[in-house]
Amino acid sequence: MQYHEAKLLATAADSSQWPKGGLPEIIFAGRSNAGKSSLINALTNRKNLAYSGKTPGKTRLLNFFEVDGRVVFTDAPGYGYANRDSASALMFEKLIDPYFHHREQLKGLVLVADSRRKPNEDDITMVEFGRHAKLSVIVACTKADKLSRSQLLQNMKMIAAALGVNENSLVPCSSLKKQGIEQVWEKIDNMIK
Ligand SMILES: Nc1nc2c(ncn2[C@@H]2O[C@H](COP(=O)(O)OP(=O)(O)O)[C@@H](O)[C@H]2O)c(=O)[nH]1
Ligand SMILES: [Mg+2]
Repeated sequence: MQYHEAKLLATAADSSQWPKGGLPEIIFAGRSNAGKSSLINALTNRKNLAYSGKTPGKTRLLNFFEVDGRVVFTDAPGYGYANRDSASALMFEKLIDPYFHHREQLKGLVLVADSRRKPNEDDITMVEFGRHAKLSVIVACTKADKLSRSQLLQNMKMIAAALGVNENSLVPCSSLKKQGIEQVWEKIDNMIK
């Protein structure tokens, strides 16, 4: 397992609070409970880096983590609450849209999706946002440990089709079993080089 240095750089409600500095950025987005925090923690070998979910208030903001002094992971709020029309739409409009369109060093989107579930409208919208902003898009299919090999392969096809992305953009992974984590890193390295 590789050692990684990671620290919280900034928590931002709007563009005035985005961190200064020009390191390439990768945004992590996904439905609540998809496994986003666990994945960021697994990628950085940290237990608690991204568990801001337990800090009330910070979950609705962008959290910027600098990793190894060479890349910044931006943790977006989880989406897909029951009151989608108000909370989620507002989040896309106020937080995600300006960041996607005005953050020059933003290079890629990691869509975090539970490998057991069919992508929903918010997942599809997120991928479209990424495409419009000309980002590289990959899909981390989390909780792969919960599926058999054949179910996983079947679901990967289903997820790629639902999102309209190439199957090569998908990485099955398990933060719990530490599987597929190096493959996610490989794809991130490709996005920032
Ligand atoms: N089995 C399994 N459970 C996971 C995995 N990743 C996350 N979880 C669990 O899924 C739940 C939500 O994870 P979390 O990272 O907080 O999701 P977030 O809301 O997207 O940040 C937690 O109970 C995690 O322990 C995984 O790879 N395998
Ligand atoms: Mg979380």
